[in-house]
Amino acid sequence: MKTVLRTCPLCDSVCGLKLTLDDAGHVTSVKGDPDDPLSKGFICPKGASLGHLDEDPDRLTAPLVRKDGEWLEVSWDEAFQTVHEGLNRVIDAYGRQALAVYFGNPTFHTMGGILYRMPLSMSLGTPNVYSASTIDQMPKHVACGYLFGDAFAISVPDINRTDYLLVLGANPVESNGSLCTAPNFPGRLKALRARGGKLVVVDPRRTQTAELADEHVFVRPGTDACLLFGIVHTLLAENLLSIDLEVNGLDDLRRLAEPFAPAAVAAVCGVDADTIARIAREIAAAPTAAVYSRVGVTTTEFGTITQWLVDVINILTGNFDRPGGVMFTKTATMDLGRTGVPYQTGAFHSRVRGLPESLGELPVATLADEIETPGEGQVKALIAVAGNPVLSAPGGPRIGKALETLDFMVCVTRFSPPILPLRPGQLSEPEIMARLTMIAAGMGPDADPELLNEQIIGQFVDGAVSTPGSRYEGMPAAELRAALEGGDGPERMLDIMLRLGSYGLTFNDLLDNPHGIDLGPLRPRLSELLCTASGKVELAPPQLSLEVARLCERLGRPHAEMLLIGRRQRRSLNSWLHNVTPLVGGSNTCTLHMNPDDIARLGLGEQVIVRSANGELVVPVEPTETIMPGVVSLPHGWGHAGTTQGVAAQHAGVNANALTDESVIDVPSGNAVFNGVPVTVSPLAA
Ligand SMILES: Nc1nc2c(c(=O)[nH]1)N[C@H]1C(S)=C(S)[C@@H](COP(=O)(O)OP(=O)(O)OC[C@H]3O[C@@H](n4cnc5c(=O)[nH]c(N)nc54)[C@H](O)[C@@H]3O)O[C@H]1N2
Ligand SMILES: Nc1nc2c(c(=O)[nH]1)N[C@H]1C(S)=C(S)[C@@H](COP(=O)(O)OP(=O)(O)OC[C@H]3O[C@@H](n4cnc5c(=O)[nH]c(N)nc54)[C@H](O)[C@@H]3O)O[C@H]1N2
Ligand code: SF4
Ligand SMILES: [Mo]
Repeated sequence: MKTVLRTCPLCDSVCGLKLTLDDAGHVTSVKGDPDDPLSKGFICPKGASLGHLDEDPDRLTAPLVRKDGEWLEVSWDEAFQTVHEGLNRVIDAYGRQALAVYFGNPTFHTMGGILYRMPLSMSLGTPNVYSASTIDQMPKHVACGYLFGDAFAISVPDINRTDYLLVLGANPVESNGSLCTAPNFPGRLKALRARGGKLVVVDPRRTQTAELADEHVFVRPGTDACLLFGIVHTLLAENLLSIDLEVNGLDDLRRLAEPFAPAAVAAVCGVDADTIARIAREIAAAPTAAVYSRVGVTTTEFGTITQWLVDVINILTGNFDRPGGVMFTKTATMDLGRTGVPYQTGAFHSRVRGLPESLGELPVATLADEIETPGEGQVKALIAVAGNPVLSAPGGPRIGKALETLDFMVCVTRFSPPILPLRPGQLSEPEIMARLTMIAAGMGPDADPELLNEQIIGQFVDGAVSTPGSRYEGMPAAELRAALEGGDGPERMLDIMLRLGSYGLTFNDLLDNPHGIDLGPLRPRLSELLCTASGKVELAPPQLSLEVARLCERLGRPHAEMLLIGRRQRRSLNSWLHNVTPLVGGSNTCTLHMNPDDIARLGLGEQVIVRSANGELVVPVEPTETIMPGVVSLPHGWGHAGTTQGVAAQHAGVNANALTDESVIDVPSGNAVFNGVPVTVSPLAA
């Protein structure tokens, strides 16, 4: 028996875990680590199931290669040889633009993903880089990029200290929060109320987060930008401002907000004008307040301006970059995303639809176009790392068909808890990623990953000793290299990234503190991040004025009779964990939530047909008063029919992204639209 302390890799909460293993290496229990300074013993059902995930009998333990339509288990050497030949065949015939790469959500949660994303994309030498960012949070990056000049200047609500929290389009009680690392989110929300604070939730569903709140407001999907503009309008009209930052564009903001008086937006949002004006006054009057919004609004047609308005409200009311409002975290490793030049999109554009790149990536919503459309630069080979776009991306089934036409495709989909030794013949994910990177760079299938690791470490070290003001400025590079801690390459990479971070930590500091290190409370730091050309916060970025005009048009447009939104379920994680038996069943079912009034009005039975512009599905309907009339909700990540994951295939459900439409995007960011999709619902004929 042994007990080890680790971090849960599944979601943004990064809970500290205490795992017990028996002598044979089986995980016998997973509990929250009570001494973790952040999660303090919290754990959710997903973290508790990690042992089952490790022992899943359907888990891949060796590489598979498809030969003449059949999947065959092969050695790693043969696998890398196949990748080498497959990629080079495409490069020789069509050039490097014909290569594409897709990084899924777990690449943000593993060492292999984080350390090798950049090296792999760069060595592929293609503009076709895609990731889960454009089916998730890209609107937030774009909005912050325009406001502050830095697309990574994303603030988090100071939930432990705030007096008033307005949550839109997030359900942290079930999702555990996102872009806001706060393990035990429910406990923190209860504490907010216990100290006399107020929690207001805006959501077309009365979620478990809404159940905890003082007030829940139903909003028509996709209209939060109008609602937030109504709040901004009120703050400006009633002069409820306490701006304490240097800002540009207040007059422009006034002009942009002009058409969005609460009375003008009320009908569109389905929220009455008095409620909108009252929330504005409450935020302004609260000693401290924070507006927080996530996936429910980033993945709508007006995702970017919604995210912009969230921060505009925080800024106008004096709640930006201050305790109790929204604040910036300060990472332990160096800020890899910071460029020091004002952010902009469009350094290059996608070939078929001409969509601008953001942060060096193209929108996943156009991946199928790039694979299907003939011509120079057509994508012919794809490397997919820890992603499942057929289930997770808009218009997923079309991507599925497009993938079948590729000349070559590699998937890296594996999960290896480092507490257990690798099984004979198994490779670590950093090693797999390093070897793929070297193949893409033309170094062949047998190159030693340590060569690449040393090269990457060398670049960090050279930067460290030559950058003015760096902690290691002037130190001989060899001396710094020799001082690096950690066993293998990835650990030494982590060490140098920690050394170059704000706290000057090292790898051994992490080893010495297995419960984690408390880096202290959040402190104001906008001045360190701000990098607009004007040196001020750009309250009314000119890049967004066209979007505001588009939103104005929306005010006059009639809304569809029925709108589809998604929902996350406590015991699943996007398209995976569906094969873990203890997580299956109960409330985890792939049903269409629908208001009983709508069911009666449309004369629906137990099974219904949902149709959108893009596709149709047959699903069981689940009547519930918790959803707003005129809105239906289907969870995503389902649709496992025909997979080799036995348990998941038995409870297959349907792919919600057969209904979402990849031709509709949030224009500034290219982000996918999953919420507010017009649909019709009709009875399934007997
Ligand atoms: N309709 C609708 N669609 C959505 C959303 C929605 O709200 N509604 N949400 C969107 C969001 S926010 C996201 S982030 C995306 C997620 O979309 P993706 O990132 O494309 O998909 P996931 O379902 O997270 O699939 C992750 C895959 O990685 C594998 N994996 C797990 N751990 C590891 C590992 O350590 N290494 C490797 N190599 N593989 C691993 C899993 O087995 C799984 O197959 O889905 C999006 N899709
Ligand atoms: N259990 C579980 N946890 C997860 C995940 C999971 O799949 N399962 N996925 C992880 C990932 S990748 C992410 S990005 C995070 C996301 O975490 P959250 O952002 O909290 O995502 P959701 O739980 O989908 O909550 C989105 C909410 O938005 C609402 N909504 C839909 N459309 C609209 C709209 O137009 N306006 C408003 N105001 N609300 C709307 C939905 O009803 C839903 O309650 O969760 C992470 N954690
Ligand atoms: S909330 Fe659950 S899944 Fe997320 S890090 Fe904590 S234990 Fe893991
Ligand atoms: Mo996500």
